[in-house]
Parts: sequence; C-alpha cells; structure tokens
Amino acid sequence: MLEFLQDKLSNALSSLRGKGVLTEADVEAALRELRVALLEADVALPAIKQLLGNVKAKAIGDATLKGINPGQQVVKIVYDELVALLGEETPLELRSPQPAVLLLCGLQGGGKTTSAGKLAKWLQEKQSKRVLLASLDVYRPAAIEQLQQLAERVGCGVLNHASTNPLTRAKAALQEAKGYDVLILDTAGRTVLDDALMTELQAIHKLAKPTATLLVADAQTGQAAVPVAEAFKAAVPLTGLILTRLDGDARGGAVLSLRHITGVPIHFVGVGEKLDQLEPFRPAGVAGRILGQGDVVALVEKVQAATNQDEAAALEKKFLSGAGLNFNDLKKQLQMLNRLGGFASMLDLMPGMGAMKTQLQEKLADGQAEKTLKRQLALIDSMTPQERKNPTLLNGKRRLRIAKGAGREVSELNKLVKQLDQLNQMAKMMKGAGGLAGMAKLLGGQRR
Ligand SMILES: Nc1nc2c(ncn2[C@@H]2O[C@H](COP(=O)(O)OP(=O)(O)OP(=O)(O)O)[C@@H](O)[C@H]2O)c(=O)[nH]1
Ligand SMILES: [Mg+2]
Repeated sequence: MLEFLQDKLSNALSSLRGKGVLTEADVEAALRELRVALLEADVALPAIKQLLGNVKAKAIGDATLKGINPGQQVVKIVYDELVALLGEETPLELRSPQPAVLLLCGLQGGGKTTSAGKLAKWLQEKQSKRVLLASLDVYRPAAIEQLQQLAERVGCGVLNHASTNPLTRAKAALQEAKGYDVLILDTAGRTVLDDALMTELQAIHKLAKPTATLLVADAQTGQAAVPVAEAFKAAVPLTGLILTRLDGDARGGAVLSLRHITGVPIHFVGVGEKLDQLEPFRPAGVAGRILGQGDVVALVEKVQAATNQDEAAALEKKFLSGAGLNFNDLKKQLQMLNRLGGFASMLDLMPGMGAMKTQLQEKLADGQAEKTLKRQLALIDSMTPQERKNPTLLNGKRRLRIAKGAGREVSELNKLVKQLDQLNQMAKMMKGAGGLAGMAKLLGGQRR
C-alpha cells in the first residue's frame, strides 16, 4: 500500500540522504522536489504547506547531530513532520453506557458496509465485544442482505426487522442492542449534494446519539475526499475516520490530507476486501512506510537517544586540535558506542553498510563487539586518575596491576593502549595533511 507516495518521497529525499555537507540551497531543492511529490500524490495544498513549512524551519534551524549526516537528519525531520500531520495514534473510544453506538456514514461505495463487517469482526476478536450490526440502508436493493451475510460470516448479531423506514430501524436496533456491547449502524450511501439523505443522517444522529460518528472514506479518491469530509463534518459532528482501499493504487493523498483538514483522527484503514483486512491506524508506521527510509529514521533516533552531543563535540574538537586524547576521552567514546549497542547494531542501521557487515559478521557475532567494549571500559576503570589522564605512565608494572584489577589479561590492555596511540597518531597525521573531512569521517560525524 501507498507505494506511489513512497516512490515519490523516497526519490525526493534520495539526493539528500547521502550528503555530508548540506547547504540551504540543497534543502530548498529537496523541498521543491517534496512539494512536487506530494502534489502528484494528490495531497491537499493546506496539508502540504503545513508539512513543508515545518520541515524547512527545522531543517535550517536544527544543529546537526554528530554521528549522522545532515541529509539523514533532514530525512528524520520529514518523518517527524509526517507523523505530526497524520496525528496521534487514537484508538476508537468505546467507553459509554452500554451499548456503545458507532454510526458509519460516507459516500456511495466508500466501503461503509464492508467496514461495518470488518469492525464487528475486529471488535469481537480483538476486544471480546458482543456486536450487533444494523443496516439503515433501505434504498439500495440488497443492502440489508449484504450486511446480514457479513454478520453471518463474522458470527455477530444482526438486526432482523421488517421496517423500511431508517429511523424506525434505528429505534429497533437501539432496543435490540441492549444485550450487546457495541451497536454498529450502517447507513445508506449518499452523494454529498443529496440534501434529503444528509437530513436523514442528521435525524439518525439525533436519535441514536452515537458514541462515535465515523466517516468512511475511499483513499483512492485522493484530495477529492477533502470536500466530502468537510460536507459530512458540517452535517454531523464527526469523531473519526476510517480510510478504505489503501491497498489499491491509491496515491495516498487522502491519508495525508484528511486528518489535517477535518481535525478528527483516522482510527482504522481498510487494506483489502477481506473481513480481516482492517488495521488500526498507526501514524508512525504509516509515515515510515510512506518515507521508505526506516533505516535512517531508526539510526537518527538511536543516535539522538544515545549520544551526549556536547560531549561528542568537545571530543571531536580535542581530536582535531591534535592535543592528544587520553583514557578519559577514550572512555567517553567507548561509553557512547556502548549506549549505541556497539558496532553490530550500528552497522545494521547504517545505509550502505550491508557489504561491510558480512565481512565483519564473524567478528561481531554473539555480541562480541559489545563484550569487548565492556572489557575495555573495565580496564580504563581500573586505572588511577593520573594514569587515565596521562597514558605514558603505563609501564609494565602498572599494566599488570590494571589488568589484574579488571580481571583481564595484560595483552588486552596492551591492545587498548595501542588503540589510543593509533587514534592520536591519526589525529597528528590528519592535522598535518589538513584532511578535515576524512578525519571527521573517522569520528563518524560529518561536518558542514
Ligand atoms: N480493495 C478494497 N476494497 C474495499 C475495501 N473496503 C471496501 N471495499 C470494496 O468496495 C466495494 C464497496 O464497498 P461497500 O462496503 O459495499 O461500500 P458502501 O459504502 O457500503 O456502499 P453503499 O452502501 O453503496 O453506499 C466492495 O466491493 C468492497 O469489497 C478496502 O479496504 N479495500
Ligand atoms: Mg453499504
């Protein structure tokens, strides 16, 4: 589902994600591409404006995190804004005097009746609710039978009443629903311009006093769904949305537009004709799917959570100055790596690291890297403050004591000392060569 949006947005951002240095012009260009992509996906203009306005402000205003490049950071900003546009995850609220009444409304063929059946199944299976389905559609031939058949397949209750007056049927349904947890009212399809049917919907609403009034909208209609939703919202107090046909070749515009424009949450999405093809709407998951850059988003989140950016900046500055790092510095670096879960999980997340990972797999297997990290930290902890500050103090005797204190072999400590030496040699070399970019790369963070 949503492949169209995914293709477009991925393309728009692909030029950014590898960029180590990002100018304002790069951001502008990416935003232009995003705008075209969103328009092509049939997202409504107000929603596009909101999204891009926020992305721009943040992309230009945010300081770059160490450990990721600016392009990756912009991808994360777009992701966050997509999530914001899609709204909070809002489960359908059923708390009410029994039974909770769900009123489904929407355009002809939008998927109301199918969704009523799917919802009944979902409520019954996932929430152990006793559900009664009632069709108030007395206009379309066989509409009542359609719901009856669905109820049989789900194994839930269904209104059995001969009246052909929607309000009489609604009354009967409310009566019959007394032994149930949830009553789902399926209404007749309508075209927005049909005043008579809108008036009828209002009368049903007044009578049934529903716990939730849900608009069932076809995602394939793109931003045409927007005025429809507005018209329904003007007629009855909508509380939520069910978006259907997200499985088809829907360009996805409705998904991004409707929440923003109606101000009511999307509770469920229909992803197929089958009865179990209804999913609770998860904004974060959908944003990830639309963007198709889950790896980058996860990486940025991990780095944000694990690294102390001030500490990282100070370390980098010291490294670049050629002042020489000591064991305190190394410890900080190792701790950051440790918090990131070591190299193994970092490699999983780094774009383009797949090949390297296979090579390193043996080394990294069984959390070996994490274990090594912890041992190295133990060795550093076993040093005196003077030793940590001044690595040249580490003669044979001291090394023996430190290794013993940490319960490790001297050879492991020797390796660690060598590692620090190499780091410092590299700093000197780089300083001489003036290879700032290469050096920054070694630290894992690229600079503007
Ligand atoms: N692919 C797909 N088809 C769906 C989905 N939801 C509904 N449909 C199909 O859409 C068609 C119309 O669905 P209905 O549930 O009858 O629509 P309705 O809103 O009740 O229509 P009216 O009662 O005529 O207003 C049916 O063929 C359904 O199988 C969905 O999520 N995905
Ligand atoms: Mg129907």
